[in-house]
Amino acid sequence: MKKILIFSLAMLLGISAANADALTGGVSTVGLGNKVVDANTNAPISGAQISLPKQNYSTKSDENGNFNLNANFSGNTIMSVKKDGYKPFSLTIDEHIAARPMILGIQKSNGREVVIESAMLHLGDNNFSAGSANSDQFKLKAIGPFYTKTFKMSANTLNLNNYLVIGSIIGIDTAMARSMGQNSVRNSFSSPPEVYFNGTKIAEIQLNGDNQKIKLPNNLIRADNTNEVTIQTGKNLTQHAYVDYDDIELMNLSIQSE
Ligand SMILES: [Ca+2]
Repeated sequence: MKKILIFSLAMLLGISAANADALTGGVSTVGLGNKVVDANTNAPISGAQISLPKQNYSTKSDENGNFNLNANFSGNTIMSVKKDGYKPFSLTIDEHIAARPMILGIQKSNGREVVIESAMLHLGDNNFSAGSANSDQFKLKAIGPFYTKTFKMSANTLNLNNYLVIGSIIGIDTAMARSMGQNSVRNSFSSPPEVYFNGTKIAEIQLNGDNQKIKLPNNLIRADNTNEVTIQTGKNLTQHAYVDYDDIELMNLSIQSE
C-alpha cells in the first residue's frame, strides 16, 4: 500500500521511480508538509530536532510532528533528525528534494546502538573544486585527513552481527562517484575513503549516500573492551605537485548489533 502510494506520488510529481525508491529508506513525498513520524507506527513525533549543520540551521517539530525548513541552500547537504529514544537519523538532501514536502520516519532505539559521533565531521584540507560532490562552501573547518574514536563494545557482541553505520556521507570524489553522476569534477578523482577497525582496514567507501553499513569482522572485536574506528579520507590521484585530500563530510557514526 505504502509502496503504491509512493509510486503514484512519484508519477504525479514527475520524479523517477528510481528516485522514489531511493527515498523510501526514511523519507517519502506527500503534499501535506514536512513531518517527523515513528517509522513503525506512523505516529507523529513532536519535539524532534531537525538540523542542517552546514547551514547552521535548526528547528523542532511541533505537537503534530510538522516542521518547515526555512534555510536557503543549493547542492547536497546533510539533514539530521534527533529525538530522545530514537536512533540518530540523517538524510542527504538538495534544494529539489527540500522543495517537496517530506515525511521522515525515524526508528526507536533498540538499546543496542553505540553512538560514536553525532556531530557532522569535515575531513580533508578545505581545498576542493567547485564541481566536487560537495561544492557548497564548507562551514566546518576540516579536522584533517582522518577521524578516530575509541568506544566500548559489550561481551555479547561476539554472538551478533555488528556494523559500523555511517548515517550520511557527502563529498566523495572517487572515479566511481563520478561515473555515477555524483559530482561534476571532470579532470580529477580521488582514492576512496578508508575505514579501519582496531588497526585493520575493513572497507573503502566508493560512493556518497545515507545509511552505509560496514560489517565489523567479529574476530577483530575486542569484546568488553575498548575498540577503535578510524576513517581516513582519500587523496586526489591526479594532483602530484602536493597532497590534496578529498574534502568530505559525514554525520552520525554508530555501531549497530543485530
Ligand atoms: Ca581537498
